[in-house]
Amino acid sequence: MSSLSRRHLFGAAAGLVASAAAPRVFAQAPAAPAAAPAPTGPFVLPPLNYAFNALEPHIDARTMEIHHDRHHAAYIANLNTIAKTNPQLGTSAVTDVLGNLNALNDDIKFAVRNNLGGHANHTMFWSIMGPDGGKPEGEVLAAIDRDLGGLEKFQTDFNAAGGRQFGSGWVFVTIAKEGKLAIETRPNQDTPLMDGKRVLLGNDVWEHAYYLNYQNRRADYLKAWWNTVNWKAIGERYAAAKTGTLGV
Ligand code: MN3
Repeated sequence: MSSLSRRHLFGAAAGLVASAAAPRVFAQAPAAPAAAPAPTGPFVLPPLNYAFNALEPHIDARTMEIHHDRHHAAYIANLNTIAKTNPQLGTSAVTDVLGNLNALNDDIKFAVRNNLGGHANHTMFWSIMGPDGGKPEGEVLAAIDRDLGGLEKFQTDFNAAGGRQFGSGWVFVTIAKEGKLAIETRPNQDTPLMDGKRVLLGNDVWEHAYYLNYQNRRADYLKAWWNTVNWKAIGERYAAAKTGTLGV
């Protein structure tokens, strides 16, 4: 496939990171994430801690590679471009910037909202998935029972909320300081961090997260996604939230 038709196929994201990646052939699923490209600014694409194919059959390797190496990488590239003329962006805590978007100049506010929101959301997303993710236990399970009606009801309600999100967006579980959980959705790359909240977990319901394998069947993706969730990582996020140290 020519690079021109590849660009056409993968749309705007590929165009935005044209400088970041060498041409890549998708005929064979790669076994492991590629090495991260050399940083060109303060923002760096966080590596996946598992292989692209580690979440199969629930999320296929090609979707993971495009999602991580192209979509998330595009947000990183855009942030580094913005940081060239707004260096404070690269030295501020992501949670602080997203929690105070109105403090930004109008010329960058919208781009920061989308790209830093996307960076935060995807950093969270990769970190709460993985192979052999176990089951919810301890304080997290107790909080799910207490606040969300138990695991089965929680997953049903979470999937329903993700299904109702019109167009692109996310479905989250937010966690308040005292540990109380709530299901919330946001459009585009918005995040509860913009409201000063913290995110325990979240699922990406943009079509790019599932379309190659599930096409329009978002409900099937939402249901299968639970097989990829790393409950140990979520337990660690819960504990960090309660001590006020949870970041993105
Ligand atoms: Mn995404």
